Amino acid sequence: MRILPEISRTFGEYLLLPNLTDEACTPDRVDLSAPVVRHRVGEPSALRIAVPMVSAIMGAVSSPRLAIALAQCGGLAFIHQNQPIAAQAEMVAAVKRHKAGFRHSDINIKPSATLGEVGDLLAAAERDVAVVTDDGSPGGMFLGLISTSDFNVHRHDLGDSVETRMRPAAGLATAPAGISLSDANTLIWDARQDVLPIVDEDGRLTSIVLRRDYELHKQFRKESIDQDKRFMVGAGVNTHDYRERIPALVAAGADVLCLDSSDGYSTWQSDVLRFVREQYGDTVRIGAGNVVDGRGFRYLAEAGADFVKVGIGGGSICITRDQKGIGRGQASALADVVRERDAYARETGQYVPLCSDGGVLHDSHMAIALAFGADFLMLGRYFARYDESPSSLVKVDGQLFKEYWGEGSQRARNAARYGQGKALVFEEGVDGYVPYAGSLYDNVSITLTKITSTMISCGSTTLPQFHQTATLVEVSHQSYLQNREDVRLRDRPSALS
Ligand code: RVP
Repeated sequence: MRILPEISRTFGEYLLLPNLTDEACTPDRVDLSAPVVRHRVGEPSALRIAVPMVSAIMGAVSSPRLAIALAQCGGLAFIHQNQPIAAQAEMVAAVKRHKAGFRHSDINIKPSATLGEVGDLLAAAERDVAVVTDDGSPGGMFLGLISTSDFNVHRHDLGDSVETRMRPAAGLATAPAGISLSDANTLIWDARQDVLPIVDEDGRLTSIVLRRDYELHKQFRKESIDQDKRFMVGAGVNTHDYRERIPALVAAGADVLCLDSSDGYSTWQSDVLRFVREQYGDTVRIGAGNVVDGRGFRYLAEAGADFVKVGIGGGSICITRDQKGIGRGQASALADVVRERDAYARETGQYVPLCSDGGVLHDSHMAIALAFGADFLMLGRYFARYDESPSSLVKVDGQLFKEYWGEGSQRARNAARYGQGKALVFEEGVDGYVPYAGSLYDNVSITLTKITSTMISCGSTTLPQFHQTATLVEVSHQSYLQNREDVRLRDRPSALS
């Protein structure tokens, strides 16, 4: 037995001291891009993201819809592996099909359907426009568009057919398959349409272009896209069925894989990494983890991991520390692993990026994690709160929440992640709710502005510079408590009396 001299500390126990901010340090110069996979020191990584955020490998978080939205913002999602191989591969394929700009039309209706039916369809999908095709399929004959502004539940009979209120194809602009994205966008603006249907020579729908995508593209400009301009997406794998799962995910087009395990310091992970190198060389990229110290990092880096994920027990829905007594405060874990990453880079000339996974409760924790040396962050709770996550929106006492459950909860029963054999015997996660927070696009944009602002105060314009120069200070227990109390009084003024 040995006891480490340091205390296990979390992000909330640190603050950043400002460094000198000079004229070169302006928001437009801040570059938050990060390497995702290992590379030679001084050379670029083969896979980079403009925004250092990836979504957690969780059923409550990473759906194709969230993956597309996050890639549009410059991050990357990891589709979860706690589902049949074919289902996971289809989710990956759905993201890859969704070519930037040209969307597979997923909200379609027949002209004979009722206004009530199309209303329900749009409400369930949280969309405004449906495409009308003869058979209601995404590849049917294009007949028109119907949007929420074409009918009103109080003015129109919901039993009437879609045909009575749709805008027919004859009065709409369409474009032939093969049109360039920039020409399609010009047409959208000229025709003042929100949707531009792309049709083949027989009049069949092939895809659609949305005005909102154009606006998002202009807003974010740094989408995560592959060489064919398709959105990038990652996928989780486990140490059990990897011989079948990995080939299926690679065939579906996954850009990067990640071993999904609560404790990654194991020979099973090394076996999977060897399998990938033997089968695919460096053409398939795979991260491993999770680890909480330098030994775990070194083991996985030497076994060939493309990035290493850090964190045990810090997830907001995680009870592993209570159940098994295993884990480490996320800040201490990162500090230890960062030291080893840098030593490994000096010795081998190979930089293996670190992903800090879990434990981000406030946006400021993201800045602290990056200051500690994380290259990018994996977030569960953060993304679960948004429209784009796959979980249900529920109202409790007039307040909106999204469901959010851990992979080790009875609901997910992700036995492969917790090494509990074929079935989950005891829970390592909880099933709960997170306050609903609206659109991913709006929130990511605000969060990035905050991180940028922190970096400017700290005199940094790039993440490597931030890693080098950030100055952190520990917060005393007394000031931590005072801060909590300030927040309590601010949120509930009645507590003052
Ligand atoms: P958070 O962002 O704090 O919600 O944490 C998300 C992370 O928590 C995931 O990426 C994963 O590592 C971990 N997790 C997922 N499920 C569970 C569990 O049930 N214990 N933990």
